[in-house]
This record gives sequence, structure tokens and C-alpha cells, in this order.
Amino acid sequence: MEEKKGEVVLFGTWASPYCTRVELALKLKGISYEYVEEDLTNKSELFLSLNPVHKKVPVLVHNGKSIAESLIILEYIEEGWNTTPKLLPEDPYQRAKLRFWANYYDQKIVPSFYIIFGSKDKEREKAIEDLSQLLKVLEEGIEKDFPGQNPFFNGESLGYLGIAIGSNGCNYKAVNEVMYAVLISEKNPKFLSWVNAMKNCPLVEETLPPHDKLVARLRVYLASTQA
Ligand SMILES: N[C@@H](CCC(=O)N[C@@H](CS)C(=O)NCC(=O)O)C(=O)O
Repeated sequence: MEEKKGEVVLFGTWASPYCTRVELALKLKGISYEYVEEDLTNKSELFLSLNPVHKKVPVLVHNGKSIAESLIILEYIEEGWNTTPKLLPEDPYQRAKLRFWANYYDQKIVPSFYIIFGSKDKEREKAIEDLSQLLKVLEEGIEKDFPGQNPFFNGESLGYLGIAIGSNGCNYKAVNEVMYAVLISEKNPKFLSWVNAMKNCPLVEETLPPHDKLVARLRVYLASTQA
């Protein structure tokens, strides 16, 4: 049930997994919001004034006040709306571990995708192998920190870590198609099964960018890295 907490506006761009994170959290909590598509090739003055430090989407504007950085926005939504479902569990240690792995994903896995896109031939093969090793660290770490649990969900519904990782990882088929390579493969069976389970959530399915549209967008991005 939505609490009446004023006006919420999300500045985003449709292909950005960081923006998908915020959309997932807002939808999960049942928070009404206005969406503004920002053209990153021609950023508006309004947008630049809302995120003058990083100049990146997503930016959430709540009652005229702006918040940037997707993981920080998730925490703001969790703390600002006392509605269920909760994105994080009660236990502080579990919360810290979930934040740790979300941070690991952003610091290690996401840059690895950029390296793969920007490389060629043998160098790209090596970068794909490096990604697999980083995913293995994630798989083992999560198994160790959350034995017998599914930390991507908080109870029945998608949680903070599922949002953080699923928003990006669930696009793996589009990435494979663009690269003519298998970036996420059976070499990382747990990761594959986690993202496939998240992809099956109706909310995730309706919020992720459409496959073909994303493939076309990623092809343009790939061409720009190889130019
Ligand atoms: N750490 C940021 C990353 C956001 C980000 O990289 N956004 C990209 C779109 S996917 C962006 O706005 N890029 C514009 C630019 O770099 O000029 C977050 O979690 O929100």
C-alpha cells in the first residue's frame, strides 16, 4: 500500500540497468512516480543541476530534492517509505553482507563487462575468462555468506541484492547476442540459475528493456568502443 509522501520523479534512460534498479524498487513498493527519459547525448540543464557531481542517471527527485547513485537511491526508498515488501532484512550483519556483494558487483563485475566490450580477439577471450573468475568469486562468496538461502529475494519478493544484480545480469542473453560469444555460461552455473530465477519474476520481466531493442542499443555502443 502506497504512503502519500509527495511527488516522485525518476530521471533515467531506458537501457540503463542502474535505472532499472530504481524502477524495480519503486514498483515493488507501489510508489507512484513520473518517469523522465534523459538524452545522455544532450543532457538537459535541469538534469545537470540535479546531479552536478556525476552527471549520470538515475536521479530520483522526491518533493524537489534530488538523490543520485542507484544503490543509494534504493536505500533511500527503503528508508523513506515504510511499506512492504522490505528490500533488506532486519539483521544488520545480513544487511552488511548484501551491501558488500552489491558493491562487489558494481566495483568488479560491471567494469569487467566494459573491458570485454572494449577489447578484441585474444584480449577479449582473456577478458571473458576474467569475468568468469570474478563471477566464481561472487558465487562462492554468496554460498558462504548465505548458506541454504536465496539472498536475491527478501522473503517472497525480490530484495536489494536481487535488484542490484538482476537489473544487469538478467540482460545476459542480449549481451551474448551482441558479442557473438557466451559471456555468462555454464562455467558459472549458480550465477546463471540465480539470474534465470529473477528473470522469471513478472515484475522483472516487465521492467527490463525489451531484448531486441537492447540488442540494437548495445550494437551501437559496441561499434563506438571499436571505432
Ligand atoms: N554508479 C552509478 C552509475 C550510473 C551510470 O553509469 N549511469 C550511466 C548510464 S548506464 C550514465 O548516466 N552515463 C552518462 C555519462 O557517463 O555521461 C549508479 O549506480 O547510479
